[in-house]
Amino acid sequence: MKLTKTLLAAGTLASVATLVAACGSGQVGGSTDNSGSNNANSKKLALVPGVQAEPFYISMQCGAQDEAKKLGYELTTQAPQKFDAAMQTTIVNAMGSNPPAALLIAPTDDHAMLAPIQQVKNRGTKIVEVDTSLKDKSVAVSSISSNNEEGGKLAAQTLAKLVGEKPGSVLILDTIAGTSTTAARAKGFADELAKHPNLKSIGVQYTQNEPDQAASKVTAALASTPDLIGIFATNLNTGEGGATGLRNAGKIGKVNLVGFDASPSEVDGLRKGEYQALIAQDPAEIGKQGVDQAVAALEGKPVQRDLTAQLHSITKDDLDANSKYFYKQNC
Ligand code: T6T
Repeated sequence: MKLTKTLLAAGTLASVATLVAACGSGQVGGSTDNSGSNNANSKKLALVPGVQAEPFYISMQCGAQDEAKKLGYELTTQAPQKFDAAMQTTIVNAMGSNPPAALLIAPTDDHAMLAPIQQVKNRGTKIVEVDTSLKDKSVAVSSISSNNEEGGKLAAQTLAKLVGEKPGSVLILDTIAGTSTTAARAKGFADELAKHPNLKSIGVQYTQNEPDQAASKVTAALASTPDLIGIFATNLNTGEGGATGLRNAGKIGKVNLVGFDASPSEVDGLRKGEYQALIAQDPAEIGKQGVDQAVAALEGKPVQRDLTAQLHSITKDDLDANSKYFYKQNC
């Protein structure tokens, strides 16, 4: 499997991959060797995902671990209990004066995580962003993610196809303001939805990435908007909560739910008709490429500044044919 510029059913995406030469600078773990090759941590990589025990990040970790092993590096993973910038900062700060040679991180906030990550970088660690990213593009040597805006666009096209000419209102469930990925998905979705006059957006609701909050937002939207015809859930937690909200109101199948990601619970929901479509990412590939780019940076090889992973639109009809995109609960 490789990273490409393709998004199934949405046509070809522009590649944002730019080749730049890696420059080994700074120190890692107190070494005086600028390349990091002569010090105790020079083969150590750390992965800090957005949140622990979540199939998207578990799959990413599996891909990263396998690749690190193959390349002769040691990868350790530490994830915050919640998708929360303060909790993630504690983990990053704990690297202190003994940081890894490279840090692969999914910043939980595109502003708040800048200072802690910059501090690790200042000690000579190479920074690679996996999935989410900082607004400041100068910190990471490489960023690997899905083309999230295109994913949102694909979700809107999928919903428009599902409802046909029927008019109705549409709700967008986002996670937490400052999450680069889901914000891009919501934007891509809203921009594309505006091209369909029969569909009216009732806006974005934030859920703090908590399924319970997503369920409550759906309950409220159903009460205030009788013509609700569709929901776009920008990630697996909003999707799982969205499905709960619809189930509680007896609206499964009556309101179309298009989700992002392919967690076991979402796949099960698609099979049962709770979701009408899922946009699956390839987190294992994001993790693998994160390691490849980190190692390239450490070894003075060319590094790709931006890489885009494939997305796959899955419906009930092609569910089993797409099982290779389902996320894992363990490696
Ligand atoms: O959708 C993924 C990830 O891409 C996003 O940045 C945060 O949410 C997930 O981890 C799924 O819960």
